[in-house]
Amino acid sequence: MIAKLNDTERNLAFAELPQWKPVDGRDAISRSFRFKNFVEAWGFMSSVALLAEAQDHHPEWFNVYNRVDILLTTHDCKGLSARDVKLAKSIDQLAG
Ligand code: H2B
Repeated sequence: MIAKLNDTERNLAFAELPQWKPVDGRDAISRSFRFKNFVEAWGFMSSVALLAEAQDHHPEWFNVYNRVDILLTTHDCKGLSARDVKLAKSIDQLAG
């Protein structure tokens, strides 16, 4: 069973992921992305989908036109875990 991050791990995670913000009312992080148009947003989502499958860790997300909002949390431990940090870092690398 995956564990929630402890305080030290959280501080490190937020330092390493400056573009991800804590979510109000949930133990989760989120980041919003903008693209030139819908096709670019969808292409990004396809790449994230492949990452998610490879890591067996899946985002909660929302798309409208060129905007993609991603929320990461771990359902198995009902909070933030190392899996969220790993996926967030991979997504950051994709997004540049
Ligand atoms: N994604 C997320 N975000 N949280 C999980 O707890 C989770 C997941 N669990 N993807 C995985 C799949 C689990 O259900 C499978 C069986 O490994």
